[in-house]
Amino acid sequence: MESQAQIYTGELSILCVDHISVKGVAVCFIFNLDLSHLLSLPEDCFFMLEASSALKTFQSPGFPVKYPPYIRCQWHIRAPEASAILVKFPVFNVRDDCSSDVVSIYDSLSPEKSKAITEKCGQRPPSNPLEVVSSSNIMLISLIAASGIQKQGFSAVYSVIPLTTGRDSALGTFSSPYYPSFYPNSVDCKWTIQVPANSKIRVKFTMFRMKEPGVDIKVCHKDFVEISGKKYCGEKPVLVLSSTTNTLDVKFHSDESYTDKGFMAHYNAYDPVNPCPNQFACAMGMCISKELRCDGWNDCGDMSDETKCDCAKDQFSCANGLCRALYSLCDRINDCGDGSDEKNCSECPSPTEWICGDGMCVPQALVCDGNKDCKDGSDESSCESAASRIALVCTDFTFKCKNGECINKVNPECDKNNDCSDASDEEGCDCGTRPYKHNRIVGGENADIGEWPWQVSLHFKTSGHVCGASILSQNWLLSASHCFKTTSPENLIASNWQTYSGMHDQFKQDSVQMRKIKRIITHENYDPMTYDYDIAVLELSEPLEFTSTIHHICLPASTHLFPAGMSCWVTGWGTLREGGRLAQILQKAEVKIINDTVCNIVTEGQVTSRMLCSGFLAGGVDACQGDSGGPLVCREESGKWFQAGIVSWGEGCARRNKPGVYSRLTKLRDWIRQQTGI
Ligand code: 4AZ
Repeated sequence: MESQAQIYTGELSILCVDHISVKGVAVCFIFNLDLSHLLSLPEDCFFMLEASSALKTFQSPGFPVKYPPYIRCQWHIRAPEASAILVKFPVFNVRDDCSSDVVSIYDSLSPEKSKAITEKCGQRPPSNPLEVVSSSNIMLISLIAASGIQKQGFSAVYSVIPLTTGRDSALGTFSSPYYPSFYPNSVDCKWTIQVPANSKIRVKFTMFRMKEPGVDIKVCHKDFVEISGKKYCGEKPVLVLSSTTNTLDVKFHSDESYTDKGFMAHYNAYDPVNPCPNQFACAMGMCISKELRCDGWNDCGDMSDETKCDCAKDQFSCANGLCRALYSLCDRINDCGDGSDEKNCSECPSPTEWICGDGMCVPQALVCDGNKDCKDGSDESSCESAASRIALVCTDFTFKCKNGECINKVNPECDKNNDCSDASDEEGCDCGTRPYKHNRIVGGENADIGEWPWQVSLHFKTSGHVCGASILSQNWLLSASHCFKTTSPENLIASNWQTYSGMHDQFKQDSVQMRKIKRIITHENYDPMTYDYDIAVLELSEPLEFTSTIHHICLPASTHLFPAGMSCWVTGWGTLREGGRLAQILQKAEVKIINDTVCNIVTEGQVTSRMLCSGFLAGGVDACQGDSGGPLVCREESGKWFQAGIVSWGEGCARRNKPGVYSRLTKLRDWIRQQTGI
């Protein structure tokens, strides 16, 4: 924790100025918001509202059922001079395609782009409501629904707030004005932090969002935070900056259009002679555990923990300064990230030979000749026919379409491109999406509501939560065999289980759908000694209804690639530490896919091809007891989430060199199809 490094807290002075002046006298008409007539008359609608210190509300027409198709509505809000308007949207559910359905909010009474505060569509969870502030005493909110697809709409609460004078936060923190509401347009703030001589200042942003269309985040010509002459904008999951002296000026600027959530920052003083007592000091100023230094992962975010490492005897020194295990050399996986571990790998006796994925050598002339000469088909895996991505030969590396064609492309399924001529690679792709919009939360491992809508909690008789599962469809869940095939035959009786979908807090059941299990199917080859084939599918007694917090995950094709080093997420209510107590709130942890050779070595050969390792060799992050059966999911570039594994076993939890072991879904994909038809 950062608190270890906190030696002194500094003094903070703030200056925050709105440089917009408002002219004109507000003439306000207040309409009685009886919207029932609009349901029968879906025409353009227009309202004039007067904001005061009392909280008042308005809603989109038809709320809370749905707005009429093809509508355009405007709400003009005025407030007394020298005040600003705060509008919160406790419910916000507009079709998730801003090009057709959009709520636009302006710092003026006409819809001018140059005065836009923000434009939003989609659905927001109650934990991340939209909140906007005007920079003066007028605001325009417009709803355009041009798709004809009706959604619930929004409810809004508005009131007057004093024009900002900056935010005087608790000692050690400061934020953009009105945080966590969107900051207003046209503000300039300056914070001067001073700490005792000989100390320096570290500022850590736990939230940083200043995204604006058409902005190059290297230039930040619109809204930005400026520290030591450098401007920062966009979205930053981790931002830690340090001063060069004992004073630091932090400036914040928002221009006249588009705003965002802004930032929350924590600052503290540190001793430059020993900036991170008992920890490693990253170049960016962050402190991390010493064990993470030279462990092969970029923990600092700026690679400073992975450079200048003395590679051990059993390690290879990559061209980019990383150390990698010697056994990852020439294994056809780019472990270094710069390819240097896979260069000069002519392991075949003759340079006229080609090395197959499994290490066999075949003559170069056989590569792309239309025949599978390597056992794994790798000699034919990167050959394109002249006109398309359709492969000449189907191999372990090519995706098979329904019509039998094979596609030479990594993970073509559900990537929003029709790769198969019958488009079967884009079928059944309504999976792996999260209806709610989420802000990235830095630190903290509690999941957000609706963040993992495919996660299920399995309760056994009166024991409460026992295992996790994931939603494959309205009728089928996926879990681990070892949750059901235990020493007790009771665990295999479907009626002893209750499933909870849409759950966040084990003690709350709002928006949760409870379903009994009709049938438990465990894998016929499941081995309770080795945990091989640790997979089960559960048929529900009644179908689930998909909602904002209940949705199915995408299953990967058997050829789907989850490369070593990829960041994925494991979720569950398992114990918070080895031997500890179960979590009440759903937990999430980011883990990395581990190279199979490394996985095999650290597990002393206990993994089979139906297993994969994920976690950190340094330890510290892992699944644990009670997470079993739950999903390991990875986000593909298309934005879709695919399940890579099922939490299965591990030696203890989060121990060094003992990563979590998961059932490998690509190897069990066909079995799932056979059992469920999915
Ligand atoms: C378990 O007992 C368990 N560290 C699940 C995952 C892991 C260890 C144990 C992985 O359910």
